[in-house]
Amino acid sequence: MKLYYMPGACSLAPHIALREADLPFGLVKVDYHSRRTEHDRDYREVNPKGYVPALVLDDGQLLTEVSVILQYVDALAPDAALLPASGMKRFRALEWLNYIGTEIHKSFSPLFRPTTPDVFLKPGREQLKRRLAVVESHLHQHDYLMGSDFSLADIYLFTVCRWLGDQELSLTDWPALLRHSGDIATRHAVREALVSEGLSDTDVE
Ligand SMILES: N[C@@H](CCC(=O)N[C@@H](CS)C(=O)NCC(=O)O)C(=O)O
Repeated sequence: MKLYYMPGACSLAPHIALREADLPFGLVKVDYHSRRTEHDRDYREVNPKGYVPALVLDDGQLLTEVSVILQYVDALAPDAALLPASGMKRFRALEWLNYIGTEIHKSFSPLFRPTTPDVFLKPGREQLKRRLAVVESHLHQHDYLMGSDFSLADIYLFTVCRWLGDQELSLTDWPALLRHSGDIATRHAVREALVSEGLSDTDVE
């Protein structure tokens, strides 16, 4: 398997998941501006969507979308227990993955886009804060999104919280999220993924 990634982007979540699952995989870096891979190939030839992450399976099939790749990794390594196996608990974990993907991750997207008019930045950040408040309140009561059990939803949350500093927001305004990101950052797989993407393994923002 090969994971196409941009350092620190949402592709970090499947990257960490592959390491948590202890699966064999290769990494291919994609340049944000040129959309060329580190091997000087047009990334759109690999993934017509043009964005990361993309997972190319050993049989050549392409799998995209963060939440789906995370579920795929879980299916490949059920013993790693990265998501609840079945029942209502599994739906709760998928509910969190979807919330992080559609409400938090995608609230960041227009804030990063250079074409977004300045007038939309303040309301965009306010919307993001409202979405984060839901998670902050939950993490005041629980160690992880799934209560006492770590899951891939925590990894996705950790990944998007690292972008707050780029948006003139600080994790210190959300004590439970700060504590959560700090806990996740201590995991071996997380540190290895950060270092291999050329990122600091101590900076959680
Ligand atoms: N729906 C996609 C969104 C992926 C996405 O937003 N990727 C960003 C990096 S975090 C990207 O590559 N953006 C460049 C672009 O949209 O052209 C998913 O869940 O995987």
